[in-house]
Amino acid sequence: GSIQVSDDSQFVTLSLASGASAKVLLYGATVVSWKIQDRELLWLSSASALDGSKAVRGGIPLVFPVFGPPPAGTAVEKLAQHGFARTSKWNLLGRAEDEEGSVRVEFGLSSDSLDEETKAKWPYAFGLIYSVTLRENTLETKILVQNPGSEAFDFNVLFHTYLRIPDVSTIGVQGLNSLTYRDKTLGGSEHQESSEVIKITSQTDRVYKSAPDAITVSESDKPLYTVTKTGLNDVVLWNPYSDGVEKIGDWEPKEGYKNMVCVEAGSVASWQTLEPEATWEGGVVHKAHL
Ligand code: TA6
Repeated sequence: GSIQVSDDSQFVTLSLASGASAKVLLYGATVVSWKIQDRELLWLSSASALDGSKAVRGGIPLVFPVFGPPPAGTAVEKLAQHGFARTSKWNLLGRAEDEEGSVRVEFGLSSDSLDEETKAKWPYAFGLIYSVTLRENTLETKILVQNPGSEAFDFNVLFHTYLRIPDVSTIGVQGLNSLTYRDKTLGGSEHQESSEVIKITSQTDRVYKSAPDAITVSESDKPLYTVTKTGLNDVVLWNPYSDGVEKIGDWEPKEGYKNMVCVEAGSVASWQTLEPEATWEGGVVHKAHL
């Protein structure tokens, strides 16, 4: 395997002799590409900024320390939607190849490296170590949250993965049956999932609470992806669909909603509290069944 940093040192590319590769933008530590034998497995808007001017539209944006619009009256209320991790410049901490031929890169963001403006909005001492590990048919993303300070802080965390699919009308999402979910297209009202296989036929934006660790996205009834979370409680299912994409300026082509589904593992339905000196870890293994 190999790890290359681009000449402008904005990107890190991981590759394996088996024909797998991944590309990470240091801005937001955003995975912008994951390929197996030249087949792209993540969706990325062709209008997405990749110059650090705004959050990437696609790939795997990182959500921390708040998911969604920051609630008024909380410590995160001054932050932008989904927090600052996806719009911060991360440091390349290290790289490693392990024996079974996988390659891993680690990125860091801390209160020491956060820009002053953002730090003023959320003044907690924190440390994030984000690792991306590429294996033959899996991409693993894991985040370690540290509290080196003297004050506890509450956070949400989520991997906002845009999985690329051939056609939204032929996919099904399995593993969420009987769970309670909040439907953000219905004002956040609570519902209970009753489908063994969820089909996406309109704008879908649901936060499933206490989800099982393995979620499968099938294509024409054959497994295409498995998303397996560790240390994370919830799963968000999102597709803006034809009506939703009209309101997203950097979503191109608009038809692209047909080629993606966001299956997002995170701990977002409730606040995680990190006490001083404590650490917290959560991660996801994205597996492609090609
Ligand atoms: O994860 C789903 C969601 O919370 C949707 O409600 C939608 O807002 C999406 O995230 C994208 O948010 P963004 O801030 O990237 O436009």
